[in-house]
Amino acid sequence: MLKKLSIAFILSFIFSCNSDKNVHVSNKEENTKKAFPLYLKDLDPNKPLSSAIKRSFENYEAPRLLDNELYTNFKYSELKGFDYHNGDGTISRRDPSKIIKENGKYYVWYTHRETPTEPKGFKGATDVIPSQDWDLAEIWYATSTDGFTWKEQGVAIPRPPEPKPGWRSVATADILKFKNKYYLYYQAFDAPSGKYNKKRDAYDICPVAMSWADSPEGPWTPLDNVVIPFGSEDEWDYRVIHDPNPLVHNGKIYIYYKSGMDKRDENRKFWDTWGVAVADKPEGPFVKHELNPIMNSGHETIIFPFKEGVAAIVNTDGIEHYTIQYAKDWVNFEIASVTQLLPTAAGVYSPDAFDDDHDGDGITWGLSHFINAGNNWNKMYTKLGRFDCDLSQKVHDPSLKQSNILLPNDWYFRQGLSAEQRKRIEERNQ
Ligand code: AAL
Repeated sequence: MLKKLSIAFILSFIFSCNSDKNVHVSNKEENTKKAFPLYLKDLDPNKPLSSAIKRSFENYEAPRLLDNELYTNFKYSELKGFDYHNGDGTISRRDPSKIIKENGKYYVWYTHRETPTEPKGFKGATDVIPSQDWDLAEIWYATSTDGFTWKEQGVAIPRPPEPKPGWRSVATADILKFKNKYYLYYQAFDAPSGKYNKKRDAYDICPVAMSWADSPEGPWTPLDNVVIPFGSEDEWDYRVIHDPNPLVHNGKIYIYYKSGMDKRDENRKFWDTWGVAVADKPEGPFVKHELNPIMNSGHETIIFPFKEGVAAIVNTDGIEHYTIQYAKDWVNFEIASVTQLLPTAAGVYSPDAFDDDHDGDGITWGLSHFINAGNNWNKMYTKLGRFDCDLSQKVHDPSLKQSNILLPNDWYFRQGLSAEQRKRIEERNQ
């Protein structure tokens, strides 16, 4: 009954958009047996539907992309103001935080690595040579008046002295503003990332730490304790706590985070899943939600308030990658749309991210990162860029609701067959 009501509601919405056409009235029996109508406004709510068409009405905000506020294309722009040492791999900026606007300026925090060499893997790592692009890093920040040209202000969170959390590296920060104070949550590495730790059967020793300040300019005071600990040995979030993403809901702090479970020995691959931990105060204690993990995909998912719930940009990894998702209750996510060229490790400008007003405006831009920015894995570094989109209740830009981004032909032919795949094909041809 509810489903038919939702279809009827959507049809009435569609009809109201096309009220200039006459509506055919026919008897119920005749109508339900007739073919699916040319115009949606003529569809009988009682007509039996295929699963795909039923899904179009029930699983999504609207059956047409143009009407779906949680569908968008993404446009990208280079940034000005950041130097990358001519791409020699010795400097990297990545994993931008959400963006906030204070004192008429935009602020963003990000992982800043500046090392004598490019990353050399955990076998080549030393006290000064990074194992990974985010090893031996600090959290820096930059400001901008237009979101395109940025002024790097310097370090916000340095690496603390050993054995404090994050002495090896602090990375992948996100910002929270709560009761007029500012909080940065970040991964606090206590070993070179990627270096296998036999005791923990893990490759990353990086729970989440936090520092706070009275101003976005700092100075930042670190809490010496971890705020989101690893799970217990048999729990889904035992190995890592990545990508903390704090928001405010019903007066509480919600921090969404990633972990990797179900490790496959043959290729060290994990199933990237997401959880949420909730606390009354920014310093915790954070209680992990009983339904965790609450997302099944996304490597650096970004989550922001939208209407009464939260929306998520679920970029790479997992069965539901390349989707925009929505959780009306902030916990149970459903796919809202499938899209292309999603930003990686997005840091969104969500003006009301901390307003807790149950009516999130959504977003129209943010920063994301571009790994291997020099197209040379031997000089690996990452750079920041800007994306623009229409995931906002306040904007309706049809040019950002196109159904397909036509990619240049050579992008396809660059995904060529391996020698092994060609060999298999040739054998099949015998
Ligand atoms: C990022 C994030 C986390 C990981 C590494 C640095 O994209 O998922 O921060 O630890 O990669």
